[in-house]
Amino acid sequence: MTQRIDKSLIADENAQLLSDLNEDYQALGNKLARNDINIEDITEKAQAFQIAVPSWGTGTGGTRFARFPGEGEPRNIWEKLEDSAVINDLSQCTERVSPHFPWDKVDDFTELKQFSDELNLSWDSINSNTFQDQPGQEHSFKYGSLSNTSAESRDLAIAHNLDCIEWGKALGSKTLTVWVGDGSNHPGQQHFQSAFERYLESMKTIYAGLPSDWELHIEHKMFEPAFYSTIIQDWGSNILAAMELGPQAKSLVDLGHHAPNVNIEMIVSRLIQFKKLGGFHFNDSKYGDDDLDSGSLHPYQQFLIFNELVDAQYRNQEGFSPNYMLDQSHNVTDPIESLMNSAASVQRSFVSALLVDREKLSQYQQDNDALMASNTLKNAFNTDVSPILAMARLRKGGAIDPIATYRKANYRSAVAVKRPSSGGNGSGIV
Ligand code: AOS
Ligand code: ZN
Ligand code: ZN
Repeated sequence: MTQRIDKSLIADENAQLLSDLNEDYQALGNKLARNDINIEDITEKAQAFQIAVPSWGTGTGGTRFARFPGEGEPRNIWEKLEDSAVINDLSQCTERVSPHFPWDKVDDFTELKQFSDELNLSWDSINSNTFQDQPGQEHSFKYGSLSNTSAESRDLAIAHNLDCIEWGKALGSKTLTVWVGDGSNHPGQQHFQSAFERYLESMKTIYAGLPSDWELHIEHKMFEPAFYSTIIQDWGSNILAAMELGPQAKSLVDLGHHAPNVNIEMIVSRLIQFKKLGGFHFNDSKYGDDDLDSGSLHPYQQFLIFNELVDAQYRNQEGFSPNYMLDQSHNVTDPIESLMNSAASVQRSFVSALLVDREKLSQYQQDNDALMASNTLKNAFNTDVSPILAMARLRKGGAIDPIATYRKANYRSAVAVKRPSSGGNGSGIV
């Protein structure tokens, strides 16, 4: 296995922070012990936590107005993998990468798989793309893909998804995520029911091509690129489609794809109850699909989502094994730094949710003690679990302080020499 960030540099940086960390860890351990929590049990679970990095997240994002790429950003899937390896070297919780086709251009999947093996990375869900036309494409997706009124466009979209499954098999993936931009911009433009029927027919063909140990994840989104109606606009349409398709079809929750103020943790609970929670795209937002860094704005919401997830684990809920992934657009930060920060932020929500006293919470719920139930959650949320996160990284060979160590390594300026700028014009919408 090759490390992108030198192990001795990580060790040197860690050495400077070690005694403070030990002290903080000890203090937190004592505090948790007063509540009958063994800090070692929590750290072990933190070490096992994994969240996938999206291949497209390693490049600088942008808007339809402009994109301002940083120096040395990756120009292809190989370089995206190198950056992902850096993230995992330091964070030690991002072993998987989620590719996006055909944005990630691959000629030889065997070679790519060998490279990812060398970097100790594996492949998460495959993302198909039928929301834009590729150069020379014979039938357009301008009026939709899987729900297009034209059978030729639908067939093209189906064929691309079936290709994605084949490519995924070569990489060892077990999931296909389908997000489509299909919808309408004008009232009356589309017959809602017919369009949904066409979508379901297309999805049935894709589902039929799914290996028996794969899952098909459907991602809903309220708006954009269609601004009046979207084919899978919310979790309602999503779960209906997933139920119609069968047990291997599940719903994927991207945090930014809901109307403002929607109770996402409750959606998560419903999906868990009906064995339909496939996975997540974590990010944060103030207005819509802003794709801001996870937990940067609504850390309590992220915690409440993990409260549902940890509760499902605690109850050994049948059929529960969602995929966790980041889906963010980094417009003003170094994507590697944002992804490391965000992975740790999601891991923090998970770890904090482990601290919830579930027996007490259940009793307060039973007694209708709203205040104490709420305080039980808040006590866990307000506990600073940073020492656990740092210790989990340290024990796995990662960095106590990933951002500082990354900056010390000068990785970005080193790769900038090998990767000339990809230019500042044009859209980098993700
Ligand atoms: C689009 O808004 C979605 O979040 C999808 O997950 C999409 O495939 C991804 O953002 C890449 O464009
Ligand atoms: Zn997404
Ligand atoms: Zn999105």
